[in-house]
Amino acid sequence: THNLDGVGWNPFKAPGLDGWTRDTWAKRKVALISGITGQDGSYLTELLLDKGYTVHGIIRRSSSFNTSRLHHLYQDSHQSACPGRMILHYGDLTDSTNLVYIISQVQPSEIYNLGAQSHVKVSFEMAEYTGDVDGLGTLRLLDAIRTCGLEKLVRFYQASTSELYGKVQTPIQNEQTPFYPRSPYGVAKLYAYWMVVNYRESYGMFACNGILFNHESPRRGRTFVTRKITRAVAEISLGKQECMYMGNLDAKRDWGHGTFISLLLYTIFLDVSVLLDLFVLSLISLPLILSRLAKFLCVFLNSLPGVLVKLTMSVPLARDYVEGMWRVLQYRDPQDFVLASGETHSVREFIEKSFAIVGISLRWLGKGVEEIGVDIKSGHVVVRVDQKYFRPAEVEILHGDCSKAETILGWKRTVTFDDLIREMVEADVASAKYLVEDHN
Ligand code: NDP
Ligand code: GDR
Repeated sequence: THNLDGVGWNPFKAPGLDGWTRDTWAKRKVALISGITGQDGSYLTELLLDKGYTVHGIIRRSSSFNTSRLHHLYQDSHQSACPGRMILHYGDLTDSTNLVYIISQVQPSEIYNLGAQSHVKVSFEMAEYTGDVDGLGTLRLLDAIRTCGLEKLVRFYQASTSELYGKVQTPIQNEQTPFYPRSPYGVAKLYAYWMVVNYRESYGMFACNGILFNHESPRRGRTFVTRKITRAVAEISLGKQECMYMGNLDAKRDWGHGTFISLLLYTIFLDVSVLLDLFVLSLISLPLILSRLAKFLCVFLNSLPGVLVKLTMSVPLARDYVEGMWRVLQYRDPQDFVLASGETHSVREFIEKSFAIVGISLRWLGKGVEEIGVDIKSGHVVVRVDQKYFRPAEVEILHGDCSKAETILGWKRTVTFDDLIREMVEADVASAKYLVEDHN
């Protein structure tokens, strides 16, 4: 029985929470992701499902389909005998009541706040909305955790960003570098960053900032520069588009990518561990080894199409960074970490390398907004600059130093800049070809 006048009584707190510690609570493996429909949300969901989590995601109501990145993970409870471990809830970071309700229902052990109006250029046009979602939205989630009495149990990840550094103060940026955001997006994320630090210090919450530098993949939104380039290159190479129109070609970014290599190593490791297992068994009994061998062959043959699809369809791209997010929350105490590739490249370089993959070499002519990129072989202009894609204030260069994450979390990105570009161009060429054939 509760004393309604009692100090400290929390009507939203689920009964029976008192016996739990943060470590026992973590073993339940229940994750809640805001922004689950985005690039990172979809990769994180795959990763957590693989690790045995039940994954709850917050999706926005939309008049058009916004769950395409999750399609392959969705299991319709009417069609499937076993209930899916990915569960979607309608919600929005602007709606506090809804966030409290979802958290009280889900009782998550980990929350990943990836939801955001994440486009820097758009944030200049929708500054107030961006502040509401990216800044106050983070505060609403943190407060919802407290409202539900989970502040001593939940682990909270905040998608902070290299945009916090903005007008950079040092050639290479790490956790100690001062912030100087250059857009309403960056300023909103700065507010969120400090709220996370403040709630960690004020209420002892396990709340962490992952300061992630740009990371890309074929699932990247189509208006971000890398995907805009790789899609245009694909269309131009197939004769479906003549020219791409770009903004600041000299901006430099620290672009990271996924874990193709580690998936390969993981697969090899599995095979080696099965062979070792068989060797040990062979020392004990022949019938046992024969039955194990038969079972291994069945499992291997059954899983082969899946493994091949995974390897050739590049399913695990951008997982480097979501693996990093997960590692941030598994560390023994809450801290902030930079995740970056440690390299910096210009937009111009990204364009040149993307064209090179489809066999087009570029020559640059002119200067400033008059600059053009010409296909050396055909003489066609394939790149033009358009003032409309410039930002009122630009982040000229970003170059991350993730040595803290490397040392403490053992995290490192694995895929090179060139492999990232190849992967994205090839995926866009394949899908552009598919659409051509479809129309025919
Ligand atoms: P995306 O733009 O691909 O995804 C953003 C997600 O947020 C989508 O699921 C979107 O839903 C959701 N969202 C937008 N507004 C709201 C709202 N009002 N309430 C709830 N959800 C909302 O971003 P990324 O996956 O690339 O990035 C994930 C997070 O990491 C973002 O917070 C971004 O700012 C941050 N970040 C990203 C980096 C990168 O290089 N990708 C680097 C550093 C930080 P819907 O699908 O309905 O639009
Ligand atoms: P960014 O990514 O602003 O770094 O934010 P974006 O790909 O939009 O821009 C990168 C750089 O390219 C220049 N640029 C163009 N950008 C776009 N979108 N379109 C163009 O035509 C174009 N031409 C040149 C930009 O001026 C900029 O300098 C991303 C987002 O994912 C954020 O959410 C995240 O926090 C940061 O990365 C880290």
